[in-house]
Amino acid sequence: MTEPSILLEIADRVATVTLNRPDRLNAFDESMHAQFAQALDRIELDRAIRAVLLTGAGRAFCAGQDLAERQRGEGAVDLGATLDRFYNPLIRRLQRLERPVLCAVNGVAAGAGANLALACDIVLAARSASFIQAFCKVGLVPDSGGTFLLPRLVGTARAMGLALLGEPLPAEQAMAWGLIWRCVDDDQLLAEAHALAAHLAHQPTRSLGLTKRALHASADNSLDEQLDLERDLQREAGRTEDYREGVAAFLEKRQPVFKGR
Ligand code: T3D
Repeated sequence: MTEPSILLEIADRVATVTLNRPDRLNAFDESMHAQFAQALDRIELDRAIRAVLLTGAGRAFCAGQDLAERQRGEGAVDLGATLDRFYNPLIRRLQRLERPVLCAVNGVAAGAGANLALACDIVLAARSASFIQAFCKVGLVPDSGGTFLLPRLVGTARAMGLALLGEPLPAEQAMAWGLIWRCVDDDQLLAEAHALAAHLAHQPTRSLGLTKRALHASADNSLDEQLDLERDLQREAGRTEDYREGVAAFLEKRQPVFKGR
């Protein structure tokens, strides 16, 4: 039996998704995309899952598109169609998922693999990891949201350098530039990522989901639009059980017990 190329483990309210093609540095082929989509179907439907952790098996996080798959068949593959079919829905689903998505970058993240990591809400990286906008090395354009996220995260000058040169950006530099949340020692990465995911899964995850929606919307909104959006989302958050619990726990000087409702 062939190994699944996506592993999904659900425990203690956290869904851990592991990219599992280590001999190809977890590069994406069609089957891996399909399995990832199935994992997301499951996660989206299961309200008991309150946080998601994405990581890679083996020495790399993800080397982007499996280039061997692009050599097969006759005639040129329509890469616009493959983005429409696979990468764009994946990035949209992760960003729209109203639960925190944590990424533990365990090694090199290249091409769409780098931008997949950056599309997650909180990115931890092993000190030995690096981020490579490898597209320019094979005659392509950054995709999977790279041209949207990079300039917003690190500014146009650094985004241009990363995208036009395709040089590896070490994890520590990525943290210093504000591309990722934190860089940790290699042997601590998974323990820290699981602890953070467990912490998030016990927080008022409805409001974290709404917060995520507000922060994503701010990229395109005026201040007026954003103030209106904050009003609408705060109204929604103010109707949650978790808000009532948070206030009660504060006043009763005890730890809150949030249910994600
Ligand atoms: O096509 C579409 O649908 C459009 C969408 C495109 C999205 C994209 O992601 S385009 C960009 C594709 N990715 C790349 O160009 C990265 C290619 N890989 C590399 O540059 C290097 O492998 C790394 C810098 C990531 C790591 O280098 P290193 O020296 O640590 O490892 P390696 O020796 O190059 O790779 C190890 C093995 O993995 C090797 O196979 P082998 O020789 O042991 O049999 C290598 O061929 C394989 N591998 C690595 N990346 C890919 C890959 N095989 C297929 N596709 C890959 N992307």
